[in-house]
Amino acid sequence: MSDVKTYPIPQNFQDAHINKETYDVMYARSINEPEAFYREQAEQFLTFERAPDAICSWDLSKGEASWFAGGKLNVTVNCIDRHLPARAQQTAIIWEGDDPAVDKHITYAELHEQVCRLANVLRARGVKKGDRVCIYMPMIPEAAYAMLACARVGAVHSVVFGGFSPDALKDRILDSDCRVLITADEGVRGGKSVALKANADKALAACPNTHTCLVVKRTGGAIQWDASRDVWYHDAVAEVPAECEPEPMDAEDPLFILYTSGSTGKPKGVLHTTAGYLLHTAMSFKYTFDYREGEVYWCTADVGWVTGHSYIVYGPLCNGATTLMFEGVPTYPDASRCWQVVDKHKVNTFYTAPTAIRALMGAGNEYVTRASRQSLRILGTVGEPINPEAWEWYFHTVGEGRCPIVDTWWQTETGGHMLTPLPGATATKPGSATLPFFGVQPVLLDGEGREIEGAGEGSLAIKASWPSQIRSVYGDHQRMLDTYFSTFKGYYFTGDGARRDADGYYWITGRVDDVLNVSGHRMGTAEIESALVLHDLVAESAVVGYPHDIKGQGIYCYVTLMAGTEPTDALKKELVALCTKEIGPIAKPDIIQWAPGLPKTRSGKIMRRILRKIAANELDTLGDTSTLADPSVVDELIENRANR
Ligand code: 6R9
Repeated sequence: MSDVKTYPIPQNFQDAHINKETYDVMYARSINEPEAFYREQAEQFLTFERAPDAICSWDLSKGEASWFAGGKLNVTVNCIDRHLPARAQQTAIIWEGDDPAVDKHITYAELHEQVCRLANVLRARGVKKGDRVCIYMPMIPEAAYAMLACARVGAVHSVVFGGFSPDALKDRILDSDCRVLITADEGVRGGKSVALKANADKALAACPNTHTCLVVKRTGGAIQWDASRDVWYHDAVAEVPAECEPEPMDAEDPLFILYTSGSTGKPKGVLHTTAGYLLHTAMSFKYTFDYREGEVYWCTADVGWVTGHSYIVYGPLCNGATTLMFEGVPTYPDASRCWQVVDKHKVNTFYTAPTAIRALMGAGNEYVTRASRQSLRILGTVGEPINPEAWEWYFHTVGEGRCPIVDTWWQTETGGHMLTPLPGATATKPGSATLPFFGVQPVLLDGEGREIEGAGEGSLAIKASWPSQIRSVYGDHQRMLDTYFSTFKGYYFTGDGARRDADGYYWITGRVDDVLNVSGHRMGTAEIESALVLHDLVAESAVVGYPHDIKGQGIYCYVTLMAGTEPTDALKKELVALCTKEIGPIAKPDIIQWAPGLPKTRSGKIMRRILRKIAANELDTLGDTSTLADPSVVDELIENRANR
């Protein structure tokens, strides 16, 4: 490995909410005296209608956790009502449309009215505490209203990403028996429309229990209408009162279900509950992003993913922040869009995924430097390991070296940040998610399940409960126990591998099933990918193992070149030499295949399963490719395989 750089805490972050000393003291207290620590944090961040009887108790060997038992609260009171005295006229949500000429500011007072009206519509349609409501929406403010309206009446929302197919939507509606679906006529992304209502119609044809489909008019495009089931959102909300009594919820009552895919089987409905989830997302929002009164915060995720739940809606609103919601894509009308939006709305914090960073890096620096970006103070990343090359570009080119990068490692199942730098407390190292957030006790386990001390590498597990821990897999509690609490008894198993360096910093090496074993050497695919993208002409790469007679596994690299680059054999040789130089001869690629595109899920994660199959030439067992953002890249890769 080449030398790891460390970037010190910037001078202008000396007065951050958390500095190095407060981090050390608070972290130790969160672990050693969780009751006292979390009692104080809850007092600071949450408003209970009835105080909890207990702070926390858990037994991870049984997958059990309870936070703030006996407490009563409503999430929307915490995210909206209690802010009204001071911030009724402050913007809660800035909505930036797909069309750069279209945007909207929604104040906390307006948010309150919209959420109350929709909550009244749900109640009028028979939705009660505990009922499930499915949300299949584009990135419009109504998506946030819908989530919050469910929380207002105590219904459990299940947001299904608007890019999912009718079949995927149907499976998720049926799995949690959602009786109401909230959708829109069409979505708009990158200048193209998405047929949400038509998809919903197909899905609902197989969902007899879903009696109501509320439809937001986004485009006014032609749609089919079933008068016995379909209701225009704008008509329904106009007919009901603008005030709605919040449902008092137990701290451990479910807040939402969010489906996520594991390595096998059908998607799991990860279940989160009320008080613990809200506390952890609120705390991490404030501390990770060092959020200041009056700042504008932008997370580019879709509300269909956990990042959108925790860090577009719940975390920011619980803090009374201004959260920006973007309907479009980072490359429309061109690759300068994000930085134009930053300038337009004076965005202070920008939070996105490595895949977007690499795509924007590949497009060239002119798109960035065209915008001033002076308002930016903090940059964040989430979703996959960020290769140091992309990190450096983000830091130097986008942030001009003055914005700390928070590389936040967490999962749908963890609800909120688990490993992350805090801008005023943590020196950063490109590619490392650094240190644990308050209350999080990460450990590295070896093959026998023993904790590894000091520097080392192993399976990443968590040793104690944290407030936003997964509570169940909806309808299949045993599956939660089997997936997360059985591999290593007494621990939550993350499914990720990680390395810990001599400073105690964590480096996620990727999902444990992505670990290569080449001639007995263990290697993270991310390490090799990072080396490849160091080359100026490489935009992105994905590395998988494939069966190799002598080495056990060989290294197969898919490489996407910068636009306009000629793919030559000489360039392949350079890339092989680069890996050897950066990591060592053990990391020498066996095969490099040019890949005009990589198979990615709609949330931007590379689907290595498919790449492994292509590499192994197991083309007839590719499996399901329907959940890919662009299934056609697979055919292209198979074609290119022949002349690699
Ligand atoms: C929040 C989210 C979870 C998986 C996780 C890991 C990968 C997420 C990461 C990261 C390295 C980071 N992951 N953040 N890997 N560094 N900062 O993405 O949730 O969609 O459930 O994915 O994503 O592999 O296990 P989710």
